Amino acid sequence: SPFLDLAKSQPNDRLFDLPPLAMDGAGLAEDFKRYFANTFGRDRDCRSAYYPYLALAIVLRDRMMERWKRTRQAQDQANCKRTYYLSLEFLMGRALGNAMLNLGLSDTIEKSLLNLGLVLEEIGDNEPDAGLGNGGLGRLAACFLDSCATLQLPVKGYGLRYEYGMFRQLIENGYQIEEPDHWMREGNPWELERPEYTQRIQFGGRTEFYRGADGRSQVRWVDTQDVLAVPFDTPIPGYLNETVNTLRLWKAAATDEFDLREFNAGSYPESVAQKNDAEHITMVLYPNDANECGKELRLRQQYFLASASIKDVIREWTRLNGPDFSSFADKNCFQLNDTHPAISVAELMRQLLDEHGLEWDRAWSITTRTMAYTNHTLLPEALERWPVRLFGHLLPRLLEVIYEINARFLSEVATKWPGDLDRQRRMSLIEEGGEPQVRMAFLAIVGSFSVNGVAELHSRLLRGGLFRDFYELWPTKFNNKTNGVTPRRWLVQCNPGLRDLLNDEIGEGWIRQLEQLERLAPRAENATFRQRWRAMRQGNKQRLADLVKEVCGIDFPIEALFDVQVKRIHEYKRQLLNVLHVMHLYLRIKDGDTVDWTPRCVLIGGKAAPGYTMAKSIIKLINNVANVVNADPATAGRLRLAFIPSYRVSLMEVIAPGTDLSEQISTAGKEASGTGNMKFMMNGAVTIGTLDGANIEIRDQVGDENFFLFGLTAEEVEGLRPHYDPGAIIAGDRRLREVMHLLESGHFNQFEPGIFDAIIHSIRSPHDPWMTAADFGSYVEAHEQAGHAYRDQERWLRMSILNCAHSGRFSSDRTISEYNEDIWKMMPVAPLPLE
Ligand code: B1H
Repeated sequence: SPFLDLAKSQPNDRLFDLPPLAMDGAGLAEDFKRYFANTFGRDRDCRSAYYPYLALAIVLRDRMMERWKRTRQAQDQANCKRTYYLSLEFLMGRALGNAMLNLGLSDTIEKSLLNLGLVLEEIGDNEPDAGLGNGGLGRLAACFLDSCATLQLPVKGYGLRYEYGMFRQLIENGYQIEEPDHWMREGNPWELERPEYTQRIQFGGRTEFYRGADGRSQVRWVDTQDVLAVPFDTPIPGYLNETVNTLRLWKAAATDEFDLREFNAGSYPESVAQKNDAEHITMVLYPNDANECGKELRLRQQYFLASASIKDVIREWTRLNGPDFSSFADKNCFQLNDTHPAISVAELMRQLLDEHGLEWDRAWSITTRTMAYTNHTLLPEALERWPVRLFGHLLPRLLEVIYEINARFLSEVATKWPGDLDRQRRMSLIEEGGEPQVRMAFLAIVGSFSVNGVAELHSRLLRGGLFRDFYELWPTKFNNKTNGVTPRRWLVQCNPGLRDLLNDEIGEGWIRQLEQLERLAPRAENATFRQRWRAMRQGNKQRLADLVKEVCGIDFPIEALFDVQVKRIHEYKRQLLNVLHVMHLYLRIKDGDTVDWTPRCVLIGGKAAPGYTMAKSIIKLINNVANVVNADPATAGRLRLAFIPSYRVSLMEVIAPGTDLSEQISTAGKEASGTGNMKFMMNGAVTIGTLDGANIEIRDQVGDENFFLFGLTAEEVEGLRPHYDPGAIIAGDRRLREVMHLLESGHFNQFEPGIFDAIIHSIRSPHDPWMTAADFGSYVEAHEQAGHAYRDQERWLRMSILNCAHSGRFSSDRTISEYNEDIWKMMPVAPLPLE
């Protein structure tokens, strides 16, 4: 019986025999009305626009349920290999539009709602973004899930169900204010709680030896404080293919054990209140993009995810295979999304050793054939290290396992390089020093069979720099997987004008095989086609202009060049360089240097980590410059600057289609890949960028005549570092000198003296790691070329078309196919279709 605890009932097949749900307009509308009226009890007096959204979400979720079950069954029956994508972040954004698209219901639903007097777009706007990620790394995980389902690969995402996602950003007096994002306040219709798969996770305590049944010495982890991990599943539909994969997010819950001492002392409420501590583990996402925080709660989160997910996989394994682990590594793969879940290496060892009685060598062989690690950054400030002391206190058994892994690993190093003690010190999983630390990246490399970077340059820099010693030891472990983005959300869904145009011109095959966009390239020479392209783009620019008007109160005339930089605020991404350029344009206007002027609207958006003072100052500077520029009558019709608050997935869906010029201006060698760059390109924006991350590959695809390149290369940046002299650069460049003079004169902070001193100092410092002054001149010149190109509208249209046409490589379907061919090696599994 499927119901384990029923005695008298004998559920039979009729219980599960359901007629298929209607997929036509009338049937969908009927269900919608029933949920609205009967399930949620709303009528024409309904005061909240949220309920039509909720009813529609349930209509769609219903239609995924049977397909979800069939996908699971097909994967079970195929007894196929599976991959688990372990990530502390899944930046899913909104689910409604994606579900409608992938189920093939968008048009039908739009029409039948209209028939009820409802506008789909407006209803969809009531869905809060699922902001369970910081930026690129979290959004990449979401794009990957879409591609895995579309390619019918048996991949399950494992993450944390944060009550509070990425904070909401308000701008007050130009400053960033953070507000908590209680995104599930009104419920989350997409998730399904599965308490029957709850796991128990251990923290604290101590270890002890005991003699096992076979006389072997075993380890027990005892006196622990346990926390329950309760899974919530979200369906991940593939594109028009009947597959529905799973994203499983864990919520922390207290056990039912009370602190008995307090309980017996009569402090019942106090004893129950203690339970809260446990539940804090999944309360909030850490908002530190590419910045390590080192907080104990973060380590708890990481272990909680690793332990619960691995237990879940092993429970399923033993259910189907019993205690035999001999083919475990052939059937399972864990892909680690950066080092955040890297403790999984030690946790899989612990579970195999202590909970399933395997011997070390067998457990290690399984682990190192099962784990694969993706690195997403070279920035030293993002490399995770945990103090040994904290580790030993919170996870004593895991620290023992790591010590043992390290001892065996270092003896391998010593065998290969006898006597090279410095190399042993460099490669040790434990960094010695005042406060010894566990190096999580090294743990991930040693425990994995595959280590990859996320763009060609990034992977090369990993091999030659950060992980060089490891590359010399295991050259074949290292590989590249250039990032990609899902064309379903980032083109079909967010850009209906372009989607229709493409479907008309080249059919619909491009949605699954984005390389087919190449067929567009010859049409760049067709004047009639260019005019259709132009009309489509004007519509998108109007949509973006309406958004900017609504949230910033600033007019963006659509004839102007829309110049956009949206991403997390970080010094290496150089939003500062962008505002310096705006100041330069402003000075030119004030100087009357405006012959052949290209009108520009500059849009900047992004969140700063709450503790990142410099990033917050940059936001303030952008807003202050915007106030001065926009208020000056001389700039009318020539220049506008806006900062858009709370940049997030749902805003990008409007921003990318309306952008002409995509700013990808990081210091070369610092942006591992970038993925916003790909979304812009796909939607027909032209890039102004450095030779960094995936920009290099974008330029290779589109050709250098369709890309505005500037700045030092990664090699030049490192070569210049020892003699970098921004003082001399500023003195030698009139444009930069005047910009610095304007900034230093306090023109942008008349009533707030000194607030930009740190920024000024950073530009002038010979130790400025981001070398902003070094690239200023070539940046301004690249912008002049872009402005010039834009004035020739036919030329710009050609460039825009070609950018879209050559963006096929940046589909995450291509990325995932490569992960599968080189790392996961799975077969696709198709579920039985419904009738
Ligand atoms: C990326 C991060 C990241 N790299 C630490 N590293 C975090 C590091 O909360 N934390 O502690 C969160 C995020 N994120 C980004 O990954 C890169 O900067 C991008 O260049 C890249 O495109 C993206 C996806 O690979």
